[in-house]
Amino acid sequence: MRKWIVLTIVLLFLSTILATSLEASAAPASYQRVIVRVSPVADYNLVKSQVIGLSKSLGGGLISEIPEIRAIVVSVPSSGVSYLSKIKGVITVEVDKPAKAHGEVQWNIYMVNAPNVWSSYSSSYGNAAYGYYSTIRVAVVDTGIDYTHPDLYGAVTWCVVSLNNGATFYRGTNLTKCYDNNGHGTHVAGIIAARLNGQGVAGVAPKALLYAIKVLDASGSGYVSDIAKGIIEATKGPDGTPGTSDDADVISMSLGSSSDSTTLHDAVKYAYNYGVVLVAAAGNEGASSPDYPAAYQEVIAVGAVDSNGNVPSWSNMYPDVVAPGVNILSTYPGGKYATLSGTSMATPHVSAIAALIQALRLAAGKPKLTPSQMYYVLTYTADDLSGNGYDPYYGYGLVDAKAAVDYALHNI
Ligand SMILES: [Ca+2]
Ligand SMILES: [Ca+2]
Repeated sequence: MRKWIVLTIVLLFLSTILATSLEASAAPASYQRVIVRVSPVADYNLVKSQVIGLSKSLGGGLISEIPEIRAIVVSVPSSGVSYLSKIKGVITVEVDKPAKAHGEVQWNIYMVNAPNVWSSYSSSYGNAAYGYYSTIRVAVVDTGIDYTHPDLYGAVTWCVVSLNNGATFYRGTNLTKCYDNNGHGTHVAGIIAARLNGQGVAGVAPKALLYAIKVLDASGSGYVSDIAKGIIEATKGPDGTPGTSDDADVISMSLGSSSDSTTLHDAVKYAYNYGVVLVAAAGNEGASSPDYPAAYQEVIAVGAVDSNGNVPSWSNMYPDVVAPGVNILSTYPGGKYATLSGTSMATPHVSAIAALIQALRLAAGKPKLTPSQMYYVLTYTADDLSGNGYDPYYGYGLVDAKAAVDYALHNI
């Protein structure tokens, strides 16, 4: 049987795998910023003058202070920390960590306007504003997920493996079965749900929960039958029964082929008819139409744009919407991070917005949107970058999480 090749094969030519830690941008080695905390029973101004004096004598000095909490920020050589801590009235000397969280929320997450959802709705709806709701799950149909990655800690709750025409099959909570030995699935998962934890990167829905549906092998390819099986298992969820609360709510498919398949289409219809929102990559061949399954009318087809809002020449035409897909930093197996490009990276942005919408709808006491309502909301609220309405390159435009959530909560 013909194998379908995951889009990562193309992506590897487009991508630079940095596999680097984000902590590379550290403070200068010789001097460091430290926060000196002053005892509540000490004379703050006296201690402050001693702290500044000592810092200056060591070649450093005052950077700032927060008198309300009796904190003084100074620069000193590393060796100066122990001297500062010996000043009478100083209770702790804490290294003022270089802003590792700076850049945790990458440009692509801002480009789809996700942080505006978090800040606007967390006071009313709590974690639903970040994509968490007890029954909401996003199924990542891909190469598996490195569920041990610190930025995906706790995100994956269930796993399915369907490989080699079903010869390798597993469904359950032994997540090691769905370990990602390719990297593609972990990268996709991070774009959806990397944690907002002050390290690494953050996803569009940084508290969303995921099902790892491994249907592509280490080389990034899989059979049609396995992809179809994965879609159906995700739809049924852990209880094995479709139409119950543990079903996947969104199925994210960063995979595709230029060939149609009635088997794949029937699996897509099965999920759609149980209310699952299906999102797939338009493909990276520069073709005049999306790949399958993105091309099916039940599926939201996602094309790529770069950080300037331009559509790269390889992003297949006639997507429904576009999302960032060029030089996207996300999680990679082994606790690493990588920069990849492709409609594979654009797709999970849209899947995660769908999860934000469904979680917030439930938190607001409303039913989930149907797949056709979701299609309407995402396309209607998209930012028409071309200015000409629907067009073959941008579809309806760049997805806008805040506009979509606003519309889904207030107009439906
Ligand atoms: Ca993070
Ligand atoms: Ca179920």
